[in-house]
Amino acid sequence: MTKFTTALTAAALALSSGLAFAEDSSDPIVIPIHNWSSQIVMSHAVGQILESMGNNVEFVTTDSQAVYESIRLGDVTMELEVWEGAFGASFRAALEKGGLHDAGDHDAVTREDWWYPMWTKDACPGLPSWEALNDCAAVFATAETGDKGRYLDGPVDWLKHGQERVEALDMNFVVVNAGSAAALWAEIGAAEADKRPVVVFNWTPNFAEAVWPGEFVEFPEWVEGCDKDPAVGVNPNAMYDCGNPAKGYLKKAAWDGMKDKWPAAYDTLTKVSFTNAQIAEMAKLVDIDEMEAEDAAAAWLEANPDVWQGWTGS
Ligand code: TMO
Repeated sequence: MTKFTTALTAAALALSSGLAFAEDSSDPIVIPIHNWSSQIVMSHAVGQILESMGNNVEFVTTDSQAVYESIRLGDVTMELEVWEGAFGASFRAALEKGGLHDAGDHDAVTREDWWYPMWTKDACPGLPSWEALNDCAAVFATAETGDKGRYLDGPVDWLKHGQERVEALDMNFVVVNAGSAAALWAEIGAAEADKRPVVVFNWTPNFAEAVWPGEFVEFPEWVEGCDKDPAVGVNPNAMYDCGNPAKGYLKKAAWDGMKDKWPAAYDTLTKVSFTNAQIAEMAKLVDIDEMEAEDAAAAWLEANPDVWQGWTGS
């Protein structure tokens, strides 16, 4: 082989193995952290992967809706958990304005909605139908809610529109927002001792499904436009008259400038994909095993090298 063809072969090899990227900038890649465990652990896990490739990474705690505007403007570099039910609308709005893009889907299929632990069915056997739930509203009544049922919704920044749904479907429920994800688990845990019926906001993948078997309430099926156009859905005069998507996506989002500024890190981000089981495990390390998120991320990476080592392009 001549020197010339050897060089060509080396170049081709470098290209195919991903070594041909321009160097990533030494500026920090900014990764946002929100208020539920899988997102925090996953963000640290991906941050640690990028650091192992030589990148600088900075974590910022941000609002989980406003983050899409920050990514669009380049103040934040990426988002690792774009849940369709909670953040689809904010993500789409930022996408339309320009500056951020869809960096691909995780393998995971997601659902976020009204949920109850299985013992609740003893008091309300018609579940999971939302109409049966509504007929049973009185069994969920508390001193605070009078003769109406209590529904504990997620923290306000998840914009679950529980109140709008109650109004749109004319339900006998009072919507209370939890101050944190931990308040949701405390509510279920407190009800468990005497098998008191409760209905709270919950989601999958999550650690909770391994701890408390339960079901989502079946609302009128999600239809595109249900959150925008009153004419869409069972109530022609109201928005939010439907459940969240039962098979929602979990996407990654990236600032448009990331590709040129940190090409290798961007390539890795596009390859990142976690399954339902992997995401539930990340949450469990924090919510059950009580690890710090950074340690949970490191432990998860250490236990699962086959999952992520192929994403680093080296
Ligand atoms: C956004 N979340 C997964 C907590 O519903």
